[in-house]
Amino acid sequence: MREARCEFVLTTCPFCGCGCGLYLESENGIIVGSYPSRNHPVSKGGLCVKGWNAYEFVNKLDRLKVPLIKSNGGFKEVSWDRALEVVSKRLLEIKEKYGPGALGFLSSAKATNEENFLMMKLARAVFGTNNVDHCARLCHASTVTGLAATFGSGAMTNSISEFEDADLFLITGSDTTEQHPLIGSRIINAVNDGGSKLIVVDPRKIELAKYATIYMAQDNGTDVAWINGMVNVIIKEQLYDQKYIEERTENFEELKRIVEQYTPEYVEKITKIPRDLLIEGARLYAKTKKAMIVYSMGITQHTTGVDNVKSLANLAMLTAHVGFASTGVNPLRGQNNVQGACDVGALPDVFSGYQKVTDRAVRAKFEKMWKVKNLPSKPGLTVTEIFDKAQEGKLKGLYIMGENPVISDPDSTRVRKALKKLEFLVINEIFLSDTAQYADVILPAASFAEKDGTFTNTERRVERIRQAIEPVGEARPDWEILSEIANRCGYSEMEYGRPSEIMDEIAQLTPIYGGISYGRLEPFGLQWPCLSKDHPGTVYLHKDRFAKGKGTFMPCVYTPADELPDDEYNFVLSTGRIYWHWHTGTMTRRTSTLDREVPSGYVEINPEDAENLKVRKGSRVRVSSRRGQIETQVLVTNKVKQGSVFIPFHFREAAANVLTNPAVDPVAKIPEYKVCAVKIEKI
Ligand SMILES: Nc1nc2c(c(=O)[nH]1)N[C@H]1C(S)=C(S)[C@@H](COP(=O)(O)OP(=O)(O)OC[C@H]3O[C@@H](n4cnc5c(=O)[nH]c(N)nc54)[C@H](O)[C@@H]3O)O[C@H]1N2
Ligand SMILES: Nc1nc2c(c(=O)[nH]1)N[C@H]1C(S)=C(S)[C@@H](COP(=O)(O)OP(=O)(O)OC[C@H]3O[C@@H](n4cnc5c(=O)[nH]c(N)nc54)[C@H](O)[C@@H]3O)O[C@H]1N2
Ligand code: SF4
Ligand SMILES: [Mo]
Repeated sequence: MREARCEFVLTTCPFCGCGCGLYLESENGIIVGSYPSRNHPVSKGGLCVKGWNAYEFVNKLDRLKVPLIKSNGGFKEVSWDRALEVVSKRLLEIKEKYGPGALGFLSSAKATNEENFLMMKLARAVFGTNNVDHCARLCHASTVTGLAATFGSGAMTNSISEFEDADLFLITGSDTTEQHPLIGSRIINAVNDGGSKLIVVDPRKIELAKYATIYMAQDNGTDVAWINGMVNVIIKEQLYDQKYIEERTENFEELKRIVEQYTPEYVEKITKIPRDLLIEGARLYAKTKKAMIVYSMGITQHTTGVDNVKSLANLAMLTAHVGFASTGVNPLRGQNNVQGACDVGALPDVFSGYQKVTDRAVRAKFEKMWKVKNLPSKPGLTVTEIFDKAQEGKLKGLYIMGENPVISDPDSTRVRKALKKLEFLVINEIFLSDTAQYADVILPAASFAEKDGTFTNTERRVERIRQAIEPVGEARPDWEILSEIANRCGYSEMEYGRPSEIMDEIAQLTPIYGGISYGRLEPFGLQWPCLSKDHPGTVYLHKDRFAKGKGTFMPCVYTPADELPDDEYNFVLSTGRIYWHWHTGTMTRRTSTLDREVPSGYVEINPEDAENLKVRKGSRVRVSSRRGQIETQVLVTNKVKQGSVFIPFHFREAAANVLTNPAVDPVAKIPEYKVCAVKIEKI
């Protein structure tokens, strides 16, 4: 009998942006367990249910194990050599025939920094296009734009460790206990044990509302109004910090002018937040010194997403709540590595470190390092635009690494049409996802447990992931696949022996990652900006001065959501996620514990609406919007207000995105996942 070999490897959770540290236990090359790391600065010995079960999907029998090529409507197995030859040949042909602008590249917030860096290098250096983007577009694009404009940096200003010292949290559009559980429990601890106060502003009565000193339930899509209302109260009652405003900010007069009309009475009309509650909330926030704003998708996923973010930034600057410990404007980044995918330049307008493609000196630096000429200078297409152009027949070839837009992009009928129209689609995946079904070539990727690399969590902490087992079947890490494709396209500057060499290149080209190397990341990473080899990393941003010098107030005027209820489509639909599942379900629906808890989709309906519709828990209903319809079951709950419903988007058989509105924010191009109009019929 062979002796069982049991090993524990310290790595980082592949699910959310908390970036918890965990040990993967393997036995004879198979992962058998996952356990928290006691010393990890975020998880501190805890994990949520997804982290505890983060290993099961890795071993699933239906993992993609060999390259596949579409043949007679199905797929046939081919060698890596054949698959890579087809991919490089077809992509080069499209570039030759239609020009670089006919190609698009979707990178992946599930993949490592090194892999995202190579994806954007492949798009730019090999194929000459800036058409590279990823799911941050659907997520915190508004943050990246809005905070860069006001503060000069689009990242979370403060750190998770500072939560325990905060005296107040203003939480809006973040269902923190469900979606960032380890941060959510920090907040509950701070409230229960540390006496911190909590203001929750969310149309849904989320778990944290139970712990709130003040809970305000605004109507969906009215955030600019209530935030302006708070600013109005703070100015009127002179609760702002005059000295901070004079020394550290600009454009205060304009802010004053714009918010003047947002009196608590006017705001109540728009938002339904009672005027006295708003005043109380504004006073509490302004008077508390260590007050942290925490937000997520409820703020960003709107046609006014950028305005929402800018408005929060205004509120924080007005009261000197940026640039100090336990304060700040804290967007909770969602995917395990969405912060990193943005940092390393998987975006259409910037290289790594948010260095603009339009800047000639920046391009010259990358051209020299990458040994290429004429890197494209015009910002490329975003995720949402890539699908528009594909549908119009102007974008011909698409390379997707680890995204599942058929389930995750708005108006999925439109996405399916666009994918069908492509001349060539290649995808790197770990499972045969709904999107992979449309591919001409599927390349089997190694999962997080089967490769080395780094993820950057929501607090800008660059952390190692470490290989625990060999990849299943013939699967290969994304970085190797991308490097091979570059090579076959005749570009030899993308060969690396190991991921640490890619990080060394990132560090050389990227000031905010300048001091980062694998050696320095032991054991629990470094927080950027980390400018040089002896820089300790940065716990909170904008100390003494904003990243852009002075912080700029950018006041915004309230505008309603793109599609509001009317007589026919009489409910507001808002979509999002739940604790037990991950996005398009490829991983969590293959995890028995998670799947058992919530096996299929549902629509949350308020008890009074349920009575009017004559439905109860478990009743089947048809939910329709102007884009399409789904059938699902009812969950009656007080969590949602009368007139609104909520559908989690994880479930392909009742896919919320069949219904959602593809209208986008004019600047950030993020879709309005949080508001559209639907009708509901009992089946
Ligand atoms: N379990 C689990 N955790 C996850 C994920 C997952 O799929 N599953 N995904 C990860 C990712 S990528 C992300 S981006 C994060 C997202 O994390 P969150 O943003 O916390 O999650 P959501 O469910 O999208 O919506 C957040 C909240 O916005 C509120 N909301 C809806 N409309 C409005 C509005 O108009 N204004 C305001 N202020 N609030 C509104 C909703 O009621 C909800 O409470 O979660 C991450 N964590
Ligand atoms: N209606 C509605 N829609 C939404 C949202 C919403 O709130 N409402 N939220 C949006 C947001 S915030 C986000 S972030 C997006 C997420 O949208 P997606 O990124 O499309 O969703 P995921 O299911 O996380 O897709 C990741 C894919 O990568 C694969 N994968 C995992 N690990 C690896 C790897 O190492 N390599 C490779 N190559 N593949 C891998 C997984 O199997 C999975 O298919 O959804 C958006 N869609
Ligand atoms: S909180 Fe997020 S990072 Fe931590 S274990 Fe859960 S899913 Fe993983
Ligand atoms: Mo996200």
